[in-house]
Amino acid sequence: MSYVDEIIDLVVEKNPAQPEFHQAVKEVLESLRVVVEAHEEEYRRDALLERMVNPERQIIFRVPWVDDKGQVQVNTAYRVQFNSAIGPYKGGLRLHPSVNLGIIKFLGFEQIFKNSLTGLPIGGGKGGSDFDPKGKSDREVMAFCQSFMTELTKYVGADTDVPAGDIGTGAREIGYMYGQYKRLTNRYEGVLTGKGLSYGGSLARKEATGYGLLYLTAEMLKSNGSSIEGKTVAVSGAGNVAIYAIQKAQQLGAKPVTCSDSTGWIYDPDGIDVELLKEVKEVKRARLTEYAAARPNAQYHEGKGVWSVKVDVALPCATQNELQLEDAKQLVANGCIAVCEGANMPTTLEATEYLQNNGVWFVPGKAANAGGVATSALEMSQNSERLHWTFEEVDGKLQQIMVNIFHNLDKAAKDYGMAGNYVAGANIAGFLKVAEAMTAQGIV
Ligand code: NDP
Ligand code: 2IT
Repeated sequence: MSYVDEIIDLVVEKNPAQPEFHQAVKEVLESLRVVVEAHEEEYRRDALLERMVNPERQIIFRVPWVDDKGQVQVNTAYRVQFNSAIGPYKGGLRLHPSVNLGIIKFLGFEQIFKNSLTGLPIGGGKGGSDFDPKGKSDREVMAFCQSFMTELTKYVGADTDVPAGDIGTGAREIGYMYGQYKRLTNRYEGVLTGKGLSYGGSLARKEATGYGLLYLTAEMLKSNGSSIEGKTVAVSGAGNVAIYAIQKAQQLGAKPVTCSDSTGWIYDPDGIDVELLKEVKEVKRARLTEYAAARPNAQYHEGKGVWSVKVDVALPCATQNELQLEDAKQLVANGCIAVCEGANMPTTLEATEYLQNNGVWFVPGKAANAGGVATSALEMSQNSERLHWTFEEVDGKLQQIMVNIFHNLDKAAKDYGMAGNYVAGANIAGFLKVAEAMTAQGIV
């Protein structure tokens, strides 16, 4: 049996009931076959793949907090410090009721290769909790965040592990966590990114994932003789990534016509009104029905459906496995030419294969959404030198990073005889740097 197949079997056997983690490992390892075969003896001897699929450290802890009625609530929290070969652990914190160890491991595993692709010195990690910030008062969110950080403080630090936002963790949550870290350690340091601008945050970090997604999508289309300008775009989600993807798509001359949340979706044939969307989601924290109520031409539908709209480009920006085989078929039938992932692993393996086999340019999240963590690394640099850069400076670096990521993965795919397979290109380019660093550092 090949080394890759042995490791896939091992991961499935040793990590029962973690289907998302299995999926992420399969996607990466399947496309590394040629690379692994070329180094098989050395990698086997060093158990390189066994080490790569095993987190360096996994922390699981309880988070007790008191709700507004005086009732004690208990959540479970995780921090998976997956790989520190190329830098301190770096990755977001997800707060969503669906969070479990398998979800955090899939996200942490993806983060290793994503962070490598940025070209910046950051290792891979991820964390979170099954706490649901939705419907909680600010005081309840603060109580949770303080209790969560009281424990997490023992394991993180500006040169050790630097968490950030993800689903359910935005500026408010990062602020409460930062305050508690500072209070406990008596240190004012860049232990978290995505901070507010008044206390060490970076300009353009809020916009970075969505903007970066569009910079990469535009470069990919250009390099294939097409253009983002004039394209109709379907976006899913209505959170941090989706909002700034919609905004940048408009700035680049495209027309995003959809967005969604966990209850329903919007089709706005006039193009999404991004200021209204920001008001509904960032300020009021309300449902998309409020968006529809303020836009006479917009339609609101319950449930799923953004992939049924006829568009040129699809940008899934909500959550894992939200774009399935039936959706991929619908997109292809409607003439969609490109799918670029703003979310982490939003496309199932079957849907990815169908899109690729039907001539759709497909860029995986670990490349397409890397602008967020890349700009987090720029926030770390600014914190270390105790300076602030202008919006234009950060945004300019972000653009360059996204353009470089695309060309690196495009080249890796070509070098290994898989031209146009951006999944393979991203995995190979991300993997090679980490593998080299792990080998150089010996058996640790
Ligand atoms: P937010 O919490 O800001 O927004 C998430 C959006 O997706 C919301 O509209 C939410 O709807 C929807 N959503 C979340 N979970 C589900 C679900 N199970 N079913 C349907 N809809 C859902 O998160 P972000 O925008 O930050 O993150 C979106 C994706 O992008 C995630 O996959 C994240 O890992 C990834 N990502 C984020 C980065 C960042 O910098 N923030 C960087 C790179 C990737 P509702 O509000 O109703 O729950
Ligand atoms: O998935 C991701 O890359 C993020 N949620 C951002 C991580 C970060 O450290 O900025």
